[in-house]
Amino acid sequence: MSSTKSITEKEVQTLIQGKLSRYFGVSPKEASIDQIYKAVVMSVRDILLEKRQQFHKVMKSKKGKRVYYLCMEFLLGRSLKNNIYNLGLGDAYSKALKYFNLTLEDLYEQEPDAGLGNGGLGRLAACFMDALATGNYPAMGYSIRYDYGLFKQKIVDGWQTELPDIWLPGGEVWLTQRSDKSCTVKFDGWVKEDWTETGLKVTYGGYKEVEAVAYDMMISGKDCEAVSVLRLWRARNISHFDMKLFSQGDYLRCMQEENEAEVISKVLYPADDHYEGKSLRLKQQYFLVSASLQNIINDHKHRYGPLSLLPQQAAIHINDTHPALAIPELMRLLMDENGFTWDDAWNIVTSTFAYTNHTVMAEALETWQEDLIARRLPRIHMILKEINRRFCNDLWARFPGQHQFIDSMAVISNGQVRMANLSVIGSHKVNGVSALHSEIIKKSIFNGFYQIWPEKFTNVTNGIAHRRWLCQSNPELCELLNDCIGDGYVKDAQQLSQFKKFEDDQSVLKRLAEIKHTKKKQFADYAYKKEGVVIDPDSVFDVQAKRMHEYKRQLLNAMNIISLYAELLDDPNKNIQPQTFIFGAKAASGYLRAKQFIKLICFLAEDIKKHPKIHEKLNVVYMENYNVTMAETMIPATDVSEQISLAGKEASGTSNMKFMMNGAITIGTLDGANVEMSEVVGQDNIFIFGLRAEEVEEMWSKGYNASLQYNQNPLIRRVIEMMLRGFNGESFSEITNYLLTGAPVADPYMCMADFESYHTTQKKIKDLYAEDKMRWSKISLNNIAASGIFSADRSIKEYADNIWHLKALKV
Ligand code: 26Q
Repeated sequence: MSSTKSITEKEVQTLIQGKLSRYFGVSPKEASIDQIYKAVVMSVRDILLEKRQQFHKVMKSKKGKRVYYLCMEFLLGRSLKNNIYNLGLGDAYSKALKYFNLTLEDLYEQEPDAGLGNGGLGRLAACFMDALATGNYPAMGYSIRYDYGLFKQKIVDGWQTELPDIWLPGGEVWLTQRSDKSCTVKFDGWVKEDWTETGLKVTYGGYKEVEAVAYDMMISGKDCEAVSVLRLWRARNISHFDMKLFSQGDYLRCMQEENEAEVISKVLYPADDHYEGKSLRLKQQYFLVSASLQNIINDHKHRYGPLSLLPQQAAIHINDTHPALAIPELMRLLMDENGFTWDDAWNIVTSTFAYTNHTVMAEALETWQEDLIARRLPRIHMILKEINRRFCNDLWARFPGQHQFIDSMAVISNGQVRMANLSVIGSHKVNGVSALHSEIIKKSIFNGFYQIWPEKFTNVTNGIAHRRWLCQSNPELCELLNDCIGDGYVKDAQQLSQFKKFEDDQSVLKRLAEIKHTKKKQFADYAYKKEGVVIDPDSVFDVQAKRMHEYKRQLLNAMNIISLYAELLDDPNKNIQPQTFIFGAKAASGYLRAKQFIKLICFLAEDIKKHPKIHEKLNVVYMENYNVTMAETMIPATDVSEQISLAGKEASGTSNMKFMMNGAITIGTLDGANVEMSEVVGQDNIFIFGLRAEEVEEMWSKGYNASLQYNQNPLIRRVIEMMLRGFNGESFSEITNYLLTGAPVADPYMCMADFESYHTTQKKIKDLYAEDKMRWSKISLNNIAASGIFSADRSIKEYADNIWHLKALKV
């Protein structure tokens, strides 16, 4: 394909004008900014569609293997800037827009975030689409076109409330409806089995049908041939006109439709912390996998013919257990609709699927009530029972008498269907998302499976789309990088390591500090405009931005702030480094404990403001409605990155990588990918504190005694006392109870056990900032230089080489 870079300003202008007149019937002079935004998006979409078609032709002729990435969430954020950057069209569009008296920035601001995800898992899927395209891998993502993405967070008197996220009016313009790809998904009904001379015949009847309508979104890579496609399914009622009613003249009754199907794609479930067995969620999951697999199978048949070739031509990835029903669904499609025997079908299934695990926390592991599955998905239920029966039989033969061991690996036990076990059994590879996490899953939840199939387990450490998180969100830093090491890192992030050569170059370090200051000013302006909060860009920016969760320990951060507050209350003239603690986090809507933590932080912030002298040195800011777009201005402005989860709980973390790449210095536990970060950057360039995963385990097994921590540490006592006395007129006794006497255990995420270590390390990092700016910048530079390994390009290459056996398509 000819490079899109050759598209000129004039061509762009004509494209936009054409869209304005065709779709809105207005001239450039009459057009509103919203219309111009949409016309611009349509023009970019055309360029992408054209590019995709070219790539498609090559794929078809080369018959290359493809990867299909199934995920209930894709947290895309905005797309316009990403596509224009990746296509190299910034100049042409900027110039063309002058004619409309607008800048690209004006238009970027028009776009709503596509918030079709909760947090890390959904954002990872989005980063992977970018890396897949850039690596020239033939890839397709599948998800649901939710009418409402993750809720909008509004904080009223410290309490989080949720508002619907209405993204389609500004976001739909990216989607291309593919009526030719529609299919139907069946729920409920009954199944009958009959033995005939050709074998078992299964009849499925009495079902309700839902139409799945495809919407495609193109995602460009950087300077490459490929375009990734994200196919989103929307549920639509199937209207069966009752012609009898019509002919009887009952026109209105004939037009009435049952509306229940469309609720399936209405809203994203906002929980990422615990699993809830809701019938609608089950329907969403099956809707996604059934539509996607029908689509994959149809395309495969159309292109290659026999389904026996599926494993050679397709790698299907299940991202966490949420799409795990893909396993019995592919069995169903192969057997019931394509005449395969069980054994042949099972071979195809297990050589096609791979599965990524993203959590070891028991409460997040998905299990479904067997009777719910039996009712909603009767044929799938049968297949699940058969998968389980055969698997348990094999285990009985290998491990006679070992009831407990076998039961721990069963798919169905005690009336529950365990999706993680199903995913392991139905996949040829299972991976964790950081080195530590991949070790932990082998020792804990999947230990039995690891004993029988050690070769199945592997690791792929997460990565981030560094072109979005560095190049687009921090052009100032990229200018410095370009001056020092050239721009090779844009396509090959490992080249960032060359930046290390400049660690003692005073002028580079000075420029680095200036850039950070610029980004801090930009964020302070943004925060002022958005929320009216005043932030001093000369204070150190200490940021914790991620979902609000007990295990991520925003509470530990708050406890340290309270202890600083105490120090300043005792001596308001104390000379300390001025600090701004910034939080951004949504809590799952039903997660009351997390909502209490938000309230604590907000009330603490208000309380501090009552002491102007203290407030000058200690500022706490809770940013409302943290999302991808906010992250893009917040992360480059950060000095200190908080990665303080209880060791063993955070599977990887990905914001840790984004902060690092933007030169923030991490204060963190040895958890998730922090472990690898500390290895690549070196102990001197990261502030590690707290218990290690094995120490946490040991402490638990001996019985963790929270009140001992309290009794032994006067600082903790002071913090607890202050919470009890309250902030801004409100006591936080529920939280002090949680820490001291909570049921079933007090302080379940060991904030108190790690407090002392965190507090001293906090002091160290802030002293360094106050006392030695040059050393600070040097450490910052070292973090940037070591961060290249955390590019999603590297992760995707590992998936392609080791799991999917997928080759990049070279043109
Ligand atoms: C499950 C059932 C019903 C409703 C919702 C869910 C659900 C939805 C989302 C459960 C979990 C999630 C999201 C999990 C998640 O984001 N995990 C994070 O994944 C990142 C990418 O691998 C890691 O970096 C984080 O450590 C991990 O917490």
